[in-house]
Amino acid sequence: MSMAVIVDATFDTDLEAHAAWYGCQIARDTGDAYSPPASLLATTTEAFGSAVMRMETPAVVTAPGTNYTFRVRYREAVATMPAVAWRVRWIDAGNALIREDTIDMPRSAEWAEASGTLTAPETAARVEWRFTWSVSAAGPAFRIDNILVASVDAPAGARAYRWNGTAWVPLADPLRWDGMGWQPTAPVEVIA
Ligand SMILES: [Ca+2]
Repeated sequence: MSMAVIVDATFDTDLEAHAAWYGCQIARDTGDAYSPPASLLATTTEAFGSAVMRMETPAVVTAPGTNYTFRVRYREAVATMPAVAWRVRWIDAGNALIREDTIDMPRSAEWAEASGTLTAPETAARVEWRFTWSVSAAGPAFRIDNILVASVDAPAGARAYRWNGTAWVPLADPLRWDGMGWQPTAPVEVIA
């Protein structure tokens, strides 16, 4: 079993293709981070209703039909963090939505992890997501950091991708977790 990372978003230099859609503002922020120096700070701007931020440039699904691990670190930042849903959307080659999976991010006052293992549909070409939440007043804010998406049983030769500020670019080889970060080297057997 090998592993190929397709998203490794640290928000240390930019928003890594994430954008506010409605009901919120987002920013790269150095006030706190799971991985220094920065995280993504999402602030609710509407008094009532729902808010959504999304990843605007879908990542490439390099091994359709196989299992992917999804992980995000997050925490409350201002006022009480709302319950957030990480809605993972699998897209086919024609840009049609195939399936949506949800990973729950319950309120946490400290850095927490939300994760799940999702099976990419056989016809999935790309994957994108939305973070959605609802509030009764403007102002609540939370942070996210270190979004990781990796195929945990990618076939040999599956490519790893990384956001370079403009586009998802393929890396030469799958990445290896060395305890501190993902290093481009030989495939590994176990994901941290
Ligand atoms: Ca970071």
